[in-house]
Amino acid sequence: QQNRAQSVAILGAPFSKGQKRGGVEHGPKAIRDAGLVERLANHKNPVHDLGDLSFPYLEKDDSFINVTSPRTVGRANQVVSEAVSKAVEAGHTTILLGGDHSLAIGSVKGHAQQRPDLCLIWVDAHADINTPETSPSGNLHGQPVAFMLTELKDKIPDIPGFSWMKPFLTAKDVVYIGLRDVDPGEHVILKDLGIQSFSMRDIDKLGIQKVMEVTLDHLLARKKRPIHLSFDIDAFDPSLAPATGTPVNGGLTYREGIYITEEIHNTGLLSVMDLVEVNPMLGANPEAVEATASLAVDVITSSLGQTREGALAILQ
Ligand code: 5AB
Ligand code: MN
Ligand code: MN
Ligand code: MN
Repeated sequence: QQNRAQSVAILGAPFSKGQKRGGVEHGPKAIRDAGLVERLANHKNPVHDLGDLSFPYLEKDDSFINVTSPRTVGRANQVVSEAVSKAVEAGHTTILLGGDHSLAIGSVKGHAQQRPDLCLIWVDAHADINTPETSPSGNLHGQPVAFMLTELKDKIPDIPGFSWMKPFLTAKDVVYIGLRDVDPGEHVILKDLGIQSFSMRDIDKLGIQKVMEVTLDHLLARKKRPIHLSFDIDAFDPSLAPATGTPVNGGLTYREGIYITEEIHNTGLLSVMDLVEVNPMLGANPEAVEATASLAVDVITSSLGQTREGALAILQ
């Protein structure tokens, strides 16, 4: 059982090779510049900014089948995995700042090394469960969940850079929230594996309160266990989070997004969180970039107990 009153570790992952657009490697700096550490100054427990990870540069990294930059992404995720595992082992609630969403492979894997019973909440416009075969883009940021699931083991070939990675999670341990751009192959996988998922349509229909109730019930009713929250900023509507690589209309409102993180905080079980896909090079203007980064800060502080009632739940 996780201790509510844990210290917090922040890890920057300036990495972009899980997709083809430049700029998302500057996400950690943009989120820090938006005041992340300052905004956590009231936190009851120590907040350690562990700085940015550094990733090996590989001169030659040919595509494998259609998968782009496999060795670079694989090695970077090995670094992430070790860093997250160490931070969790040291007793920190760990926040990984991306970077693109391929980083979740290492983040969730490193988390699982310490907490094999974890469950995963994936908040995203996209399901990120393409296999190399179904991927329309070859980008690994659209595939991380497929690498994690034991049920998809036979669908993931031996990709250079990933020999350290073995699947470690089952489909019933995952819930999606915010989906609205799912590829045909992903749709089949979600159906076949019976993964619990809430699209934007489901949120329209049920309301975010019910969605969170069913999500937490699905994952935690039988047994309390650590939560890994993987939050892609593109889950929000592009009017709120414009500075991101693959925006999709019709996303979460501010209040829906913050309600999700408040409910997760209230479980007392948040153990690791990824905040990914903030790309400060893609805003139309500096205001758009600042709005996106500042939203990312709100999502993180809310996950850590900042409330809309004014008090920090962590101070209780
Ligand atoms: B993100 C797409 N499904 O596989 C693909 O931003 C987009 O981490 C993936 O959710 C988007 O390339 C990845 C078309
Ligand atoms: Mn996405
Ligand atoms: Mn994503
Ligand atoms: Mn995206």
